[in-house]
Amino acid sequence: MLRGGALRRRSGRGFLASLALLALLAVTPSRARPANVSSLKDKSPSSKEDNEILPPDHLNGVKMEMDGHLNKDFHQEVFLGKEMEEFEEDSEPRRNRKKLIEIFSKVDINKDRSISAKEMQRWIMEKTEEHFQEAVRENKLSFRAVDPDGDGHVTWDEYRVKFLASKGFNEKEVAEKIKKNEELKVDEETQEVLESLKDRWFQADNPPADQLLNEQEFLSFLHPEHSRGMLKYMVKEIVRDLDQDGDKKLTLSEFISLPMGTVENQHGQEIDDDWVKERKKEFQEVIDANKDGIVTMEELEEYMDPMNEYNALNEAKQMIAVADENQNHNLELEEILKYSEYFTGSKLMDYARNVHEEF
Ligand SMILES: [Ca+2]
Ligand SMILES: [Ca+2]
Ligand SMILES: [Ca+2]
Ligand SMILES: [Ca+2]
Repeated sequence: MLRGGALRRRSGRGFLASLALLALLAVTPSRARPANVSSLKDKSPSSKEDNEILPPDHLNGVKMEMDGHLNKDFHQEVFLGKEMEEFEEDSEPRRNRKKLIEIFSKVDINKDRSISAKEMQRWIMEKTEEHFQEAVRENKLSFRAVDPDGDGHVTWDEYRVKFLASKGFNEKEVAEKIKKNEELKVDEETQEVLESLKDRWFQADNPPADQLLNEQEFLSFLHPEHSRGMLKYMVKEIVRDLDQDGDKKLTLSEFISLPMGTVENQHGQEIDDDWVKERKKEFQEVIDANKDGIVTMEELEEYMDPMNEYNALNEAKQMIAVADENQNHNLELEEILKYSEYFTGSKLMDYARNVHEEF
């Protein structure tokens, strides 16, 4: 359900582009192609690998998506790190239980069988770093895909060809047209995405700007969360999309007026209300750090920064509070097993079984 006609109100291309990106990334590659067909379109479906050259909307370990939505899996991402996939919903409960017990004893550095906020904070920072290392590794492969001649530099035109090829255009024809400086016939939606990518591309080109991206700069392009300059750029984009009165700050009403579901099926009023409630809570309790009812770019930047230790400590406290049944501000193994679904995304039916025997 679209919220309050916000989509119509904002025609900014960043907003549309991020919507388009969301749409492209949320569905399978073969369905991701824009409906408007151009003569350059190729019939072969784009492979998954090709799509990895596109900046993701969702960044692991970052509290907000590039389109301004809250990252629903954030606390699981910072708790599990790269072991996210280990806890698939249908995976063996015994195995999950064992893994969770292993994690518990790793987080509990001083081995007092209890996780303190400080221990959880340290763990969160470690897992965040793990996501970053994962991004660096993946970036190596993605960069190789956009830099086939391996000279370590990619031009915007080279990237543009790869991007359009990943959208189902014929790579050779597109390359030929760009070379001859001929006009490319692309549909409006793809054009919007291209323009937003182009802004981001040149933003990632570190000074002195040479119009080429090396592997490091390409990493900033795909993963803006770990570069200060790009983090600022990402925040600017998000604020531009949500800001309605143009003061470059966000009020609560601006923050909650984002359309919730643009890709998924229509949601009921109830889910809609929960969504607003959650967003409101995040705005008031977390993002608006000085509690003046306004979120500035600086506040949003702090909030989005995955390496911010203060955020990690806050998150640690929040995570502990969710499961802290005996109210001692620490997590014991029983508590973490009982709230397994919160921490790992998968439920344990027999969480209480002989906890003490397993140590
Ligand atoms: Ca401890
Ligand atoms: Ca505003
Ligand atoms: Ca504020
Ligand atoms: Ca406790």
